[in-house]
Amino acid sequence: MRRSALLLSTIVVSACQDSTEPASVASPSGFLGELGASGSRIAFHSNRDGNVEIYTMNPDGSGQTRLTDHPATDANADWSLDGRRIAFQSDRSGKFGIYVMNADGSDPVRLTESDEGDADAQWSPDGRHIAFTRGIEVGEIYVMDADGGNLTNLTDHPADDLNSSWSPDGKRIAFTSARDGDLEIYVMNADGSGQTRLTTVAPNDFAPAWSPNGRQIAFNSGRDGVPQIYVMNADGSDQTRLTTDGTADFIPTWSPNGRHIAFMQLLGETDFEIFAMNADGTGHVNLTEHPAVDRFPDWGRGAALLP
Ligand SMILES: [Ca+2]
Ligand SMILES: [Ca+2]
Ligand SMILES: [Ca+2]
Ligand SMILES: [Ca+2]
Repeated sequence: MRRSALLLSTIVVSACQDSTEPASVASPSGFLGELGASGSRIAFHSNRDGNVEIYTMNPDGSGQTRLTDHPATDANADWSLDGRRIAFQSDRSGKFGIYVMNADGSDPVRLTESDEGDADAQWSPDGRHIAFTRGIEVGEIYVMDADGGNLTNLTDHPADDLNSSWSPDGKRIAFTSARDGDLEIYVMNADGSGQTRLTTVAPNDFAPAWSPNGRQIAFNSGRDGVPQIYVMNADGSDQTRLTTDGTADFIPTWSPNGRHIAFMQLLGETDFEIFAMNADGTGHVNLTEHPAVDRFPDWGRGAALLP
C-alpha cells in the first residue's frame, strides 16, 4: 500500500495498544433517517470481495455498491463536486497512479504515470483540476488538469507533504507536512504560494478536510493519545476535539450541509468501519457494519447526488 496508508498503519498499531474501551455504536433515534435524508452518497474502499475495491453507499449505510472490479488495489475515492465522477488511486499498471471513472464505476481512465507512486486525488471545487500526492518516501502535493495535463509541483519542499484538501472557493489547499518535525496541518494558495502552518502541537496532525462553508477544517490528531477527530477554524484557531471514544478514528469527511462528519474507526485490532456523527462529535453510528476492512470515506456533495 501507499506511504500514507503505511503511516496510518503505524499510528493504528500504537493506538491499539492503549485502546481497550469498546467503540460507541449508539444510534440515536432518527439519526440514521437524518443522515439518509441528505440524499448524497459516501464513497469508501473495502477488501470485502477479496481485494481492495471502491464502493459507495447512502449516508445511512444502505445501498452499499461496488464500483471497481479489478484484482489490483483500488483505493481512496474522491467525488467530483458535481457527483458525476470519482477519482481514485490504483496500482493496476504497477505503481500507484491516479484514475478517474464515472460515478457508476464505468470507463476508468488513468491520468498519471510515475515511478514514485501517486495517491490521494482531490478534485478542485470547479472540477477542472485534481490535486494529489506524489512520492512513496517523500511526498509532494501536485496539481494537474482534470485530463492529466499541466502537472505542477505545488509544495516543492524536501520534507514529506501529503493529504491535500481544497477550500470550497478553490483558492486555497490544506495539506499535511513533516517539514517542522512531526506531522502538522498547513494551508497554501492554490498556486503553491503562501504556505502557512496551522497546527503546532506534537505529535502528528494530518488528514485535513475543509468544511463546506469554508470556515472550518476537520483533521486527525494524536495529541491526546489515541488518534481522534478534531476541528479548527480555517485560520488554525480554536482547535477542538470532536471524538472521545477511546478508539482510533481517522480521515474526517463533511456531509454536504456541514452538519455531519463521516470518518473511519478501528474496531478491535484489524477491523475498520465507516462511522458518521454530528459535526459537534455527538451521535456516532456505524454505517458499514462489515467484518472486512472498510476505510477512507469521502462524502459526495454533488448536485447529481442530492435529492
Ligand atoms: Ca481492486
Ligand atoms: Ca515534499
Ligand atoms: Ca503535530
Ligand atoms: Ca469493517
